[in-house]
Amino acid sequence: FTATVLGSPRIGPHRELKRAVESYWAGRIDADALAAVGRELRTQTWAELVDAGMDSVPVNTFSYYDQMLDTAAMVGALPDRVAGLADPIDRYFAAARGNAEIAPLEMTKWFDTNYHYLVPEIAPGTAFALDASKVLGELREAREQGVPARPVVIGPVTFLLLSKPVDGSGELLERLDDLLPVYEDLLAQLAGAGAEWVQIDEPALVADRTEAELARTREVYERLAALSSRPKLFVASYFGSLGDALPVIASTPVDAIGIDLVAGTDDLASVPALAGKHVVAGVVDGRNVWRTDLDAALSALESARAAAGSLAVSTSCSLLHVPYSLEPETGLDDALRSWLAFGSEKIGEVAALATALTGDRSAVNAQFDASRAGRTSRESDPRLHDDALRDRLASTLAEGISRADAAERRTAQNELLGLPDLPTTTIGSYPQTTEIRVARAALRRGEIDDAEYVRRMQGEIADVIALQEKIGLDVLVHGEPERNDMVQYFAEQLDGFFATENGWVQSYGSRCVRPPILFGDVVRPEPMTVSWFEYAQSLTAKPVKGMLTGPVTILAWSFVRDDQPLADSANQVALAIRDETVDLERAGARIIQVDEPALRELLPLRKADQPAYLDWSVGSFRLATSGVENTTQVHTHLCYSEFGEVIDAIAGLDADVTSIEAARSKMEVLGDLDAVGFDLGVGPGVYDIHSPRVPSVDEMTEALAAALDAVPASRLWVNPDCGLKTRGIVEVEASLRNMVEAARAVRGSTVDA
Ligand code: THG
Ligand code: ZN
Repeated sequence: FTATVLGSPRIGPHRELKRAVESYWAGRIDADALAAVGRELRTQTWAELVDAGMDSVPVNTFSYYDQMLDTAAMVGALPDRVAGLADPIDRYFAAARGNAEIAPLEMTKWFDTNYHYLVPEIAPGTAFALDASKVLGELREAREQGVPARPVVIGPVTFLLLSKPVDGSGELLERLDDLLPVYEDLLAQLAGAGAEWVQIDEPALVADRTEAELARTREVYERLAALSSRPKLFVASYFGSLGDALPVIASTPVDAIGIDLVAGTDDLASVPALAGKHVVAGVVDGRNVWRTDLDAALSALESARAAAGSLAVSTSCSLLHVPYSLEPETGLDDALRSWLAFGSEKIGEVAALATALTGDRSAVNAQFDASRAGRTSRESDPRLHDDALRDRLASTLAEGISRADAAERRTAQNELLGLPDLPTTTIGSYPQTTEIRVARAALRRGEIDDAEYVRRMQGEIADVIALQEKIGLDVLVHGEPERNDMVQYFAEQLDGFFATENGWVQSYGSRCVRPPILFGDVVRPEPMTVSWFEYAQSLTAKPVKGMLTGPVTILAWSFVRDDQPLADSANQVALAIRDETVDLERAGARIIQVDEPALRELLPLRKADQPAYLDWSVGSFRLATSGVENTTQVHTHLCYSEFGEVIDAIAGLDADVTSIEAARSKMEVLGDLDAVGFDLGVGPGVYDIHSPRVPSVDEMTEALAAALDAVPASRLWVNPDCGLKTRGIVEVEASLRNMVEAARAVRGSTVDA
């Protein structure tokens, strides 16, 4: 084949699958109706690819929830706890979402993207067994429609490396001997069902891999390639360079190798074995939204062709990670539109490149001209280069981004704030009520004006402040009713960002996000949060926290510029946040929280790239938070408990108080922090907000006692482990009352009447 993509989005151009799946869960539609929506979406997806000229079309990239879960189901590795459910679709969704009795699989990030997959659990007793019904069904369906279908499955190496050993399982690659017969059986069945090619995804090979892992990988592909009845094998990698894994895969008898030429830097000419392979060259970026420089891509393809036996043009990864199409975006100006390519437009780029590569360059002159025009327009647009901003950024950085000594700050802040030991607070958001959603929708439809919207949000804020006063919390928040999303809210107010109308991308399961597009230099035209803060603080004598999102998280959850280092974009966002902290301080905020839940998410896959990332990411946080006086207490919140490689960076943030998830890890994280000499304030979450259960006073008293083994009372804060946006108000009030009582019990004071 000569033109393809590695995979397609599946949520539906207007989130049809999200609606269908959620309706099915709610019992409003039955399994047949759900299946019909899936079938219709697949048909549309394949037709678009065929019509655009793809001569090999990925199938089985559809999913009702997640491709790792699909793979677990395919190889018979759903957890035992769902086995009692009779219907396979019930077992599937129970593994994904749990139910009253069954805990779901854990979810974690898919490499360094914003997609989250379900982590299969492999126990010593997991008996792998093939259930090829889904992939065979989609293959048959596609072939019936005349689609040149190429089934896609996750490869055995990636599947095991990304799974979680449970119940005493050891190193999971040891299970390859049990798993490979399942893949052998699968390949035979796919061949029998008429598949000419199969795509086996092995993205785990773009992270650092040991010699032993590479040796096992070689064995796997030698063995699969040796099968007498099999489709041609296309091993796909994406999200980076294959590095040492490239000669390993190339030396096996597989037929095709997919290489990410956007995120990766593999030198194909240095791998002689590639001369015998079909190379699937990922030159169209599958995970960012910029229009491809077709001239540059064509010359990359020509070099690749010189190193390969034969060549196909492709995307760098599945199009799962970008929105479907630019077409519904009515708010784009012509310039911005000419710089962008979403899913549909990227398919067109692959087709144009494939045509140009086969020599019929004149047939695609118009596409090449448009690509060049977009590039020229982008390079010359004044919004990409604001000299005043860049000068101010340089001079702020030159002045330094360190605050005074932490102990000195602590003294100044204690004097100003006069808080008790073990102060109680919450992370920031309160439940998103129906009234909030109704008001937001009414504003969008023009049914209410801005003044009425503000009035309604102030009503919500007043309720949340009154509730916190009643519960007896020490440091209050305004509850964030005005924020649809902690990144989009800021992106909508900053110059240099574009917020799409319909640019939905699947985040996990039926959940989607609309990542803003950072296209230009970042300027804050006016304060973004100050009036909400002022209103909240006017209602109480207790300190209300100013609440902001940090620069790394804003970038992590946006589509970012590819024309300058991420570090430069981070500093521009940081300067805007810094200006906001200064305005909040001026408006009377004594505590300002800058959340960085995504600090760990952007960590590069390769160890060698991590120090540079940690350096600029920590630097941008310090730039954002070092503009305030010593008396102003800076908080941050991080949404995970196992810091691993980022533990030093957490200390490097130099936030006066850091709240973290700890309830589920039994406070172990405090020991990890201690080990790197962390001596700032810390609020280990004393209960897990991811469950509706109301925690008892006793269990939180115990958690605090455990925390006090690792942290002195003078540095310990008391808070839940994350924001309360997704919880119900009744359980929130009950849980926080118990939390405040636990804190008071531990302080040794009696509960106030
Ligand atoms: N904001 C953004 N990105 C994120 C998160 C976020 N990425 C990581 C993590 N948090 C993902 N978690 C979620 C949780 C809930 C939803 C999406 C991602 C969600 N989305 C709504 C839905 O699909 O119905 C749509 C929200 C909307 O209408 O704007 O519930 O917090 N940027
Ligand atoms: Zn959190």
